[in-house]
Amino acid sequence: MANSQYQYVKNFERENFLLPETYIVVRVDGRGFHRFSKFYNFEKPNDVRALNVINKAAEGVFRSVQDIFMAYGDSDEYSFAFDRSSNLFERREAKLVSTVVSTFTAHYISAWASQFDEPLKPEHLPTFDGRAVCYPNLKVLRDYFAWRQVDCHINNLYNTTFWTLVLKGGLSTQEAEQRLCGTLSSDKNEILFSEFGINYNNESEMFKKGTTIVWEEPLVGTGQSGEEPSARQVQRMAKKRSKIALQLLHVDIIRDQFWGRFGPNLA
Ligand code: DGT
Ligand code: MG
Ligand code: MG
Ligand code: MG
Ligand code: MG
Repeated sequence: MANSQYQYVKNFERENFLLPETYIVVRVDGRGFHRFSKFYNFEKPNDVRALNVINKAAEGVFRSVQDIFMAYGDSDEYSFAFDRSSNLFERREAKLVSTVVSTFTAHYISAWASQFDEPLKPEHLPTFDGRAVCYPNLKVLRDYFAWRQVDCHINNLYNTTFWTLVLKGGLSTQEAEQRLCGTLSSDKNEILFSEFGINYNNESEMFKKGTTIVWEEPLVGTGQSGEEPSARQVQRMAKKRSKIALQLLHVDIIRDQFWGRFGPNLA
């Protein structure tokens, strides 16, 4: 940047450098997707097309933003966890969050037509908010993802029962809401089973557990150098990554098994 009499305005800029040696998680969430999903007639309670679109958007982020080792998403949200040692953008919060959000949004829009016949309308475009949080150790990181997966489960059981009562049981949305007020998980399972012959366990794993994305094989040599990679390095890395497959899993990420296989390398 050339020096000039205006250079001093740079001093007004502030950076938040995220704590070193912590797990950075960036979560994106659709803005006003209650309305957005109504406008594009998403199927209730789960629209496979819409989930395919966010999954593709997350894959896009995974492939073009370095140092991400896992992602988890459901509904209109996705969380991306970075290697603990990542020094991407010198861990500058604004750079990290804005890059993830805009990359996610770009891929969401790009993937839309592969799933929906109705094109996106300029007055109803998908937009996302984002935030970054640092988790100091693996236990808290695991609890973070457990929190999101439990949220997915609770919402999905509620929504599945709610929309079954409305669409199959003929209740109004208000009546269904009243019916479910104060019910426990076991009550919802019982309503589905005894009144509609639906065994919740047999529902789609993607709906019940959300989607977890991991690399087929871990990448070495990223995020360790302490410097922002050069354009050439980024290009080389992108090429390397384009050859490595991503796995989309619909599994329990609360228990140990997942972390034993796919958790970060703690060495
Ligand atoms: P926000 O995040 O504060 O801007 O507001 P919303 O409206 O995005 O609320 P949020 O993120 O808490 O909830 C996600 C909304 O998206 C919720 O109203 C249900 C809707 N949604 C997400 N996925 C599906 C789907 O597959 N089918 C249907 N029908 N709705 C969905
Ligand atoms: Mg620039
Ligand atoms: Mg929200
Ligand atoms: Mg939202
Ligand atoms: Mg949401």
